[in-house]
Amino acid sequence: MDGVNVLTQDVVIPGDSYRYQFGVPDAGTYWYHSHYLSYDQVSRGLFGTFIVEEQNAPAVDHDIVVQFFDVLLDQSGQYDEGFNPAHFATEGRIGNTVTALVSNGTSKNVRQGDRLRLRLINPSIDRVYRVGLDGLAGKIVALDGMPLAQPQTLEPILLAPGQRCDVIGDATGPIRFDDSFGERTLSLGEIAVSGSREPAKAPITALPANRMPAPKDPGQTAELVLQGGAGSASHNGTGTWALNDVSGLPRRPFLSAAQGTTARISIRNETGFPHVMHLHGHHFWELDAAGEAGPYRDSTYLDTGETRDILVVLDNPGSWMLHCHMLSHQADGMATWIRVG
Ligand SMILES: [Cu+2]
Repeated sequence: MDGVNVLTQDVVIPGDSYRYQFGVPDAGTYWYHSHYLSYDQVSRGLFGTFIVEEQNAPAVDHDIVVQFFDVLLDQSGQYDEGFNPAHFATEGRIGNTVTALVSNGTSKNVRQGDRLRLRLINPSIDRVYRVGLDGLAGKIVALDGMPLAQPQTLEPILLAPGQRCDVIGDATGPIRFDDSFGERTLSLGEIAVSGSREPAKAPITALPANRMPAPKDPGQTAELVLQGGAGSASHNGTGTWALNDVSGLPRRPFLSAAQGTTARISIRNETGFPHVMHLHGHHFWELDAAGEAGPYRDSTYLDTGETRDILVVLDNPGSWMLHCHMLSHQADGMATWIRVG
């Protein structure tokens, strides 16, 4: 029930339907989107939020989803139907209009002093944000749906396409979102406040832990080299981008392992652009230079020239895509797959 055409199901053709049925073992902030021509369909809005609630959710006054989304509009303010091949070879199809889509659900007005849980999601096809939050005193409590063992200090959050971040905090004024990833700081929107109350006194603590596998010594190691794009060395793939000299899904999986294997994958970005590598069906630990496990995520951001090792317990049987979640890069070759079991 992974929704990847070619690999796990056929496309759902117009007028047809398909019933997805699956368990949801992990509480957290997720999202869903079309995985077919996704750079096009997601850019037109074919995505949504998917929340799995904790059995014992932390007490907050408001649980609010904030999606950072950009879109390319033409001069008349309509979706730009133009096709520019340069978008696929560079940082992608970056919109000229960018906004924070705030979904309050059934919440009433936010007062100064209210405690909020913000579920930040980047469903943009290619744009990376560095999200600053003004007007909230709080902590980062989850990344890519998974609770952090220790909540982290709230500072600007790098949010690459597909990534999520949960924040819990108390409103100290209107909550303003801005993006400082590019050269200029962009204002993204705000949550207004009216009225006030005494802030909650309870400390902000870690979310209830999800069930997590225990990694063993890696039974398998692999290297994944990100190649291609404007200005980079040539590779043997047929597309603009390639992974280990192959563009698009290879006939054989990049990695094949028995269920339960712990794998260590070293990802090396040899391109002139940042990427965000996303693995389906699993979360993984980002390892630091000393090999120590960092956050447990499902998408890892690599700047130009950066290398990152990830450690993953392959406990979910099936065929799983591993791809750049900058969807213009995925469309033009930056995708592979693994097989478990
Ligand atoms: Cu990419």
